[in-house]
Amino acid sequence: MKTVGMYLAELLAAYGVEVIFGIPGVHTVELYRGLPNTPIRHVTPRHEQGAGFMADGYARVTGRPGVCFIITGPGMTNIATAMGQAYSDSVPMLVISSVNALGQIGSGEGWLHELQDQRQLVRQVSAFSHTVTRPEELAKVVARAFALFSGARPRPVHIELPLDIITASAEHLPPPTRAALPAPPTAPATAIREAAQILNAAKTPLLLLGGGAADAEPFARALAEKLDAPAVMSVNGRGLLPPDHPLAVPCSPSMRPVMELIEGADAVLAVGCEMGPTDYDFYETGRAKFRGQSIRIDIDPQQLLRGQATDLPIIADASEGLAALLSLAQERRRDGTTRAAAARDGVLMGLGNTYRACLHLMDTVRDTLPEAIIVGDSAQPVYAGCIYFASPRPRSWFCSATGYGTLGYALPAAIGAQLAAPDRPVVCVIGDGGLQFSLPELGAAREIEVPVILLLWNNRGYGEIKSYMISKQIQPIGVDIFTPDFQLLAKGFGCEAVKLGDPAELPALLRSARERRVPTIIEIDEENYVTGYAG
Ligand SMILES: Cc1ncc(C[n+]2csc(CCOP(=O)(O)OP(=O)(O)O)c2C)c(N)n1
Ligand SMILES: [Mg+2]
Repeated sequence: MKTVGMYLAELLAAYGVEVIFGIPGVHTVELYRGLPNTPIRHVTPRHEQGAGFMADGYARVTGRPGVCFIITGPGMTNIATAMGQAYSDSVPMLVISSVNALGQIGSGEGWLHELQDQRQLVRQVSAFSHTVTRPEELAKVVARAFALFSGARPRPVHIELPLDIITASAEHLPPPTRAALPAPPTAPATAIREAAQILNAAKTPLLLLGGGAADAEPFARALAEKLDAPAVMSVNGRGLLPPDHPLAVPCSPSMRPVMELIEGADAVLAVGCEMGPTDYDFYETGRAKFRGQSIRIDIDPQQLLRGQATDLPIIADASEGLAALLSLAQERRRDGTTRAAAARDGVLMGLGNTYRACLHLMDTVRDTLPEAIIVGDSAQPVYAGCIYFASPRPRSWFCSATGYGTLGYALPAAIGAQLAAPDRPVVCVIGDGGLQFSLPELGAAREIEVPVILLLWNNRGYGEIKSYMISKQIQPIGVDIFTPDFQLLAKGFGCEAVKLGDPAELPALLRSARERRVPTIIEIDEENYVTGYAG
């Protein structure tokens, strides 16, 4: 008999799902019965938070949802943090979990893995959460999830299947097929005309590009060029204009020179850009004010009304909106390249020694491995990257230092990224503190021979928090943590590990790590790098 669990595996395959991240338990084994009959690969992390971060990394590289199979109760509480990070960064993720049998849910009787109300927990970190109470519902709710991933602001979706539904018969259901999904919204022609008028009439137009525009690369670039408008890219929008582009401003809008650029614009067009405080006001000094007219294009109507008031809010998919605008924009020379260069130079000049060294590290990775995907945690080089790392292309540089800001993200997310792009180098930039959150995922990476390269920035503790405590005149407590021997640990996991001596040797170490089939940790002593790099 074909069960609902087996039907689900076929249904996910019909939607093109390639990989599922999960740790099987007695509650979910019936989800696995049908998997061998599909082309779907299964990857086992060492903790459900790792499953969620792997799914996140996979989704950020492909633009398609990362999918997880998770057990009721502890599995779901474990993955909730990763769902929070994905929710915060608008990353598509499909979390399929079990839940106790109908009639047992929330009974308080103490069934295995029982939670009072699992959906109530997940509601905070998902676009929606649904309990399948009849086999007939399953195809519909999966279709709803995929409609959201491709036609709306993508965020995690949770679908839970009661134990008795997973094993129920699916013999009577129609063959599992991908539903017809709606195309993303296009902008009304009148709004686009109005936006084009504003931009064409502007003397100092400016583009603000966020992660929502990640798939609109050719249109974003062409519009910037046509208008001669600098393009400020938030962390998730980096790479929309390449590093050497004269209009590119791959710099944090929290930095004073970028704020001045924004305030000097007589027309601002923001596309797929949350304009959240961790990008636009990281130091909480008050963000740049729009002085001229402002237009926003976003797929999420509510987002258009958050933050600063906008003269012209337009609901549209970023590519659709930009393509429509491009056809009406008039080619004109302005002083865009001068304004962009002033902002970039100003940001660079304002960087202290440590951040300059950190940026040198990031740039060395890019210049040595130009195809690399760089996945950052929440450590010094990553903060420097948020401020000014010029990624060569979109979906190739992301981190957990903004938004939800979860420590321990980067290793599992890098594993997911490597599964999404097996032929590209994937470099994980992580601190000694962050790595200790998710170190066992080295075992998962070794098992599936995913050759992620870890750049371990070792300053023997929670450096950022220590300096923050000192700046607030608080005696540093809880930040000078015991530092294990990462070289030995890596070898224990069957991975390679080397220590960087002279910073000039980094390119050679990166290239040899690239040759391996297993992960390599390149351990970098902070002080050694900051004092020894040739900047
Ligand atoms: C889950 C979680 N817990 C705590 C924090 C607070 N936090 C932010 S950065 C940081 C220190 C990170 O240390 P490390 O990874 O070694 O980087 P460093 O600052 O030393 O470069 C801490 C504890 C967090 N962001 N996320
Ligand atoms: Mg540290």
